[in-house]
Amino acid sequence: MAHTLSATDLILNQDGSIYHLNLLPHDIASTIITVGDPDRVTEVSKYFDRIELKKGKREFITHTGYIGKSRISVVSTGIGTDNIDIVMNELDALVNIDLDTRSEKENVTTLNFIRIGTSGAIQPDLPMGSLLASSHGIGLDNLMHYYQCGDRQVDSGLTAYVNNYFKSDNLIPYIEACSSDLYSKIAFDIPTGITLTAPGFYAPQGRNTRAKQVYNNLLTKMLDFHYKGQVITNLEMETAGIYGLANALGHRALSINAILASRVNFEFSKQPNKIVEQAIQQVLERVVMLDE
Ligand code: R1P
Repeated sequence: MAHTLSATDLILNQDGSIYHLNLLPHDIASTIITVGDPDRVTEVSKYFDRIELKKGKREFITHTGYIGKSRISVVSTGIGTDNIDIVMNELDALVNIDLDTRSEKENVTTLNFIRIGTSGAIQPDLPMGSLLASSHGIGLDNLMHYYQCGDRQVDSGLTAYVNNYFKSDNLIPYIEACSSDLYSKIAFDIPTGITLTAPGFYAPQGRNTRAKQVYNNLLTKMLDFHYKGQVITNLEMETAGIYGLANALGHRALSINAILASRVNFEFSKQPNKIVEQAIQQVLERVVMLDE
């Protein structure tokens, strides 16, 4: 990365806020909860003892506030890793770039990213209503093909297995890991698995529509993935990109998804809001412990 960023690399709004997120550096906490759905921001911040800031632009809504002494931001990402590219880079710029000089700060600030998302299970023994923490994200989107990997390396055997696994389908995956530090503090007793991040909701996750598909056995292919007891547990659209960019930028990230559907049992929850609510409560209880 260049040490000084041009006006088109780092675009600022007239009030000095960063282009898409519409935020100033002091608007965000160092612990950031990301959610896909902009309406979920309120569902998280309603648990704050005090909300000090509400800002937004497009699908990127931010609330910052306190639970006890813990300052927390919740930011909606919208859907997909193309949005993750914007959210992660702009949040990083807010803490690690001097927006006046457009140059990198000498001391890097490390942020904690915790995703509270929704997802569909592909393992039959992962029930709807449960939480799933992602040890790894396998990206079948192409975001991380544009960035060099950071310091957090994935086991080389697993990486080789993943790289080879989708070759016959001409799909090029990447694999990234969660922050072990955040995992041990937040997800230590939550069921854990490998999350596959897809570049779309329908055919890229093996769903049928009227459009004719290229891969007619994508779900089976994902179910057949086995590496030393590790399997692909669930599908969604952000985790691999969050892990990849957190790693590339030197931040910590952990993704926890509420399981709303069982793809192999052909079921979708009748109480999705209740499941998400429970997920938010459980994750927030743990997140405040980061400051203890
Ligand atoms: C698809 O409906 C969206 O829901 C899931 C997917 O990853 C995708 O973003 O997550 P969120 O509920 O966090 O948006």
